[in-house]
Amino acid sequence: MSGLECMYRGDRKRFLFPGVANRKVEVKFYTSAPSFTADTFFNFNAMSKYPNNPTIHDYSDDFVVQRDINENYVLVMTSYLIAPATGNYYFALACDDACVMYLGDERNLIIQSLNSNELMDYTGQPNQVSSHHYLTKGEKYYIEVVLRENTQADRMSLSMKIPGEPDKWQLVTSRFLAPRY
Ligand SMILES: [Ca+2]
Ligand SMILES: [Ca+2]
Repeated sequence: MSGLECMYRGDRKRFLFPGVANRKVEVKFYTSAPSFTADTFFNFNAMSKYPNNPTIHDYSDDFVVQRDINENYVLVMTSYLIAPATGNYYFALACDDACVMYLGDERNLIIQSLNSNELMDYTGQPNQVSSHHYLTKGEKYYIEVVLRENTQADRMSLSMKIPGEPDKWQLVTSRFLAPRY
């Protein structure tokens, strides 16, 4: 697992994108986001930087934030999933504070996880897991994950269940992805 991290040097916080070999996940990071609640998660109107002026624009290899990287931010990660098999897929998010996932070119909202969960624990809340989505092997599907953080701990992971492997959550890492550029 790679995942976004940050490093403290004195009182300065530096962002790291460790192990980024393939740069298949586009990352846009917006600081100074106003506090939100579950009811105002989708209200980005008060953010002058969103969506065209991210504080950081970089790349990652997966949809993982390992631990606290900042306060009061919005993180948007996008990529294409190349379906490794044909059949029904399930997706699951675990995060702090709250996160959502869109699937497909129509940006269908398939997960709204608005409660805090431990990293890669997809059993805490029923709304962490999507319904089934039928995908075709070799086809390309747009994925977008949005993480919002108020304060204290923050983290996120996106996993999926692949057809034929119903008992195994697998992180959506670069081996399943194609870049959007
Ligand atoms: Ca934090
Ligand atoms: Ca938090």
